[in-house]
Amino acid sequence: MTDPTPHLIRTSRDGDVLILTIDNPPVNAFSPGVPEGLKAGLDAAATDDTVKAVVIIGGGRTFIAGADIRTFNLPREQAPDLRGTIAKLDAFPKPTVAALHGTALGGGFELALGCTHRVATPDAKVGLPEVKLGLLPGAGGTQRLPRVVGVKKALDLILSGTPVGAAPARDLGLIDEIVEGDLLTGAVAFARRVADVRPLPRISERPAQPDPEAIEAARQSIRKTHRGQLSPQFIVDLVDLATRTPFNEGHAEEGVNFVQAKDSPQSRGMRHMFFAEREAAKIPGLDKTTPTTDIRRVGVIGAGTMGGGIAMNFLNAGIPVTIVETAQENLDRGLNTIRKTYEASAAKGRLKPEDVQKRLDLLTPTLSMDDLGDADLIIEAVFEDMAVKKDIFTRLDAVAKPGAILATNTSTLDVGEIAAVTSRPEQVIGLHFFSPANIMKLLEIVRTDKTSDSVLATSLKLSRTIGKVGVVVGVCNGFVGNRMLYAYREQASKAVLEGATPQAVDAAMNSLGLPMGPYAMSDMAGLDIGYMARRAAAERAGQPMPDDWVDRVVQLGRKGQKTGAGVYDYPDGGRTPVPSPAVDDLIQAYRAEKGVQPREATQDDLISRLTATLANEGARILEEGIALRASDIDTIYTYGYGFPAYRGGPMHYASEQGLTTVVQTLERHSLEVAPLLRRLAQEGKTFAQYDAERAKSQT
Ligand code: T1G
Repeated sequence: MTDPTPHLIRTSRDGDVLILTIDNPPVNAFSPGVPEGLKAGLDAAATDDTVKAVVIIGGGRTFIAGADIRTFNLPREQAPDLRGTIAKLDAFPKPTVAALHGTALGGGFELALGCTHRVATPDAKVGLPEVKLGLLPGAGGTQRLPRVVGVKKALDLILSGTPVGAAPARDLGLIDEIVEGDLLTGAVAFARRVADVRPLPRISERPAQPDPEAIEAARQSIRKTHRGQLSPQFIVDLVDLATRTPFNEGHAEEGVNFVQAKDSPQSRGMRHMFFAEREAAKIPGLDKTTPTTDIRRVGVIGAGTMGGGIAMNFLNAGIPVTIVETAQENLDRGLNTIRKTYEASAAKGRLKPEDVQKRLDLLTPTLSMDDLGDADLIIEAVFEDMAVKKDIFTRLDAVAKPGAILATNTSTLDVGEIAAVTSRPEQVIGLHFFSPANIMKLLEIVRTDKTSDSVLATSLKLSRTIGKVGVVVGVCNGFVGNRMLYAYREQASKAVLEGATPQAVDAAMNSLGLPMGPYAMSDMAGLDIGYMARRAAAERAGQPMPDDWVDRVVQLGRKGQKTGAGVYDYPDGGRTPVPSPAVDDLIQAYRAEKGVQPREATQDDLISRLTATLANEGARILEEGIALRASDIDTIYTYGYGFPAYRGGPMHYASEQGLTTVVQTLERHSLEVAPLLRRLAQEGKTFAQYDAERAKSQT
C-alpha cells in the first residue's frame, strides 16, 4: 500500500546523479512527507545501476533547519522518522552528498552527517542548537560529531548550540568542499568526482578518541552555564559514551535520552518560548504590507545609563546617532561610558578595535535639541518624571521633522498623556528598553490608542534590526513587565511580613532558576527606584504612601548595592549580598507592630505563591487587553526579568502547574483571583488554549 503522506521531496536527475530536493518552506523543517520522500528516493536509487551517486539539497532559502518542532507532541508512530531516514543513508551503497546552504541545523545537520560527503555555499551555517530547546541532538549528532571534531569541540558546539560558518566547518572536517557559484552544479560535480570512492567514508565507522579531561571540564561548566537544566547532562554523558562504545550502542542510548528530554517540562517550556518569540512579532490587524519608515538617523535625549545603552544598539546596527544632554559634564560622562563599554568588549575580543572606532564615529554629541531636526526616530531617555517628559516632547514637537517617530523610554508613565502634548500623537510610541539597554534583548513596544499602524510596524521591524525581541503592549502603570513585578514584589513583601526571611524568598526563586530573587534584584537596581515609583503612583492615586517594611529600609538610607546596604549588606563595597542583622531587626519590629505571628514558609510555598501572583496579574493584563497573548507575557518575563526559558515563562509555568492549583494557591493567600484565570481553571484549560481561542476569534 503506498504511503498517503504527500512527499515534500522533488526528485530529478543530472545524468548518473540523482537529486533529491526538499521542498517544505519556509525552512525545510523535517516534517511528515520529508522522510517518506527521501526514503522512497534512496530505495529507488539503491537498485538503479544508472545512479552513481545522490545529492540531497534544500529548495528555497535553506537546507533542513531541523526536525519539525511542531511534531514533537505527536505519538511516536506518527512522528517523522528522522533516525530511520539517516540509518537508511548510512547503509546506502553509493556516495551521498549533502549540499548545504542557509542554515543546516539540528536534525538537518545530523542528516548531512549521515551522508558520506558534505559541500556548502560560503555563507552556509551548520549547527546543533537542540540544547536551546531543552533537547539534545537525537538523530546521531552526539555520536557522529565527536567522531569528526573530537570530544572537546563536539561538546563546545552542542552545549553552546551556536552554529559555525562554512569555512570553519570545513577546517573542522565537517564540510568536504565550499562551492563558489551555483550550489547544485557544484554538488553534482563533486558527487561525480567521488562516485567511485570505496570504501564509502561513513562517519559512524570512525573511532571517537576519549578525552576524559574535556568531559570532566564540561560536567563542571554546565553546572554554571546550564544551571538546573536536564539535557546538557545527557549531552555530556552521550558524547562520553561515543568514545567508549560502538556507534550503535551510543546511538541507541541517545534515542532513549532524546525521548526523555523531549517529554520533559523543560523542553516543553523552551519549545513554547521558541514559538512565543515568533508569535510576538505578529500583531492582529496589522497587515504585513503596512508601510514603514526607513530609520537612517536616530536621536537620543539623555546620555545617562539608559540613553547611552540605547544609543549603542543603533551604533551596533550601523545607524548614526545624535545624543543630547543638558550639560557638557553629563555629555562627557555619557560618551566616556559608551567608549569604555566598547573598549571593554574589544579587550575581551568581542569587538575589533577598528569596529570600536567605526561605532564611535557614528555618534554625534550635542547640547542642543535643534540638532535632532533630521532624525527619523527620536528616543527620550531622561529622568522618570511626567512634567520633565512633557516639556521635552513639547519642544521636540517643534524641532522634529514631519514623519519623525517620537519615542519615550518611560518604564511606568502614561505614554498617551505624553503624546497629547504634541501635535502628532499618532507618531508617538513607547520604546521601553531594559537595563543594560545594549545587552538586554527585550523591548516593550508601548502603543497608545493614537499610535499609527505605520509607527507600530516600523518599531517592530526596528526591534529586529537592533537584535531585540519586540513585544507590543498597551498603556497602564508599568505596562506588562513592571506591573507584574509590582504585584510580585508586593507578595514577596507580604511573605516576609508573615515569617519568611528575604534570603529565603530569594533562595526560592533562585531554585526555580531565576538568576536573582526579588530582594537581590531590587538591591542591584536600587531600592530607591521602586520606592520613588510607589510614592509617585500613590501621589497620582491621591493615596498615602504605603508603609511597607521595604520602604522603611529605604528610609534608613539603605538604597542597595550603590550605598553598600539595602535589604542585604554589601561589605567592602562588594556585590555579594549578606543577610543584615539590622534589617532582620527592622522586620521583626515591623511584624510586632502589625501584630503578626511569624510562621515558616517552605520553598515550594514561596515559589507557588510568587509564581501564582505573576500568573494572576498576567491574567488581569490579558483581560484588559494590555497584552495580546499570554505567550507575549512569557516572552517579556523571560527576556526582561530573568524567568528561565526552561520554565516557559510565568503563564506557561502556571499552566504546567494546573490553573486549578494556581487558583487554590491564590485563595490560600486571600488574593483576589482574576476572572479569566478562574474561568480557565474551571474549564480545565491552559493559557496556551486561551491564546489559540483568542487568535481564532481574531481571524
Ligand atoms: N520546526 C518547525 N518550525 C520551524 C522550525 C522548526 N525546526 N524552524 C523554524 N520554524 C518556523 C518558525 O516558527 C517560523 O514560523 C518560520 O519557520 C520562520 O522561522 C532530532 C530534535 C532556521 C535560523 O532549533 O533557529 O532537529 O512564525 O522566523 O529568523 O536532533 O527559525 O512564520 O509561522 O525563525 O529566518 C533544531 C530552529 C530543531 C532551528 C530561521 N533546529 N529554527 O530563522 O525565521 S530540533 C532548530 C531557527 C532537532 C534533532 C532535533 C530559525 C532559523 P512562522 P524564523 P528566521
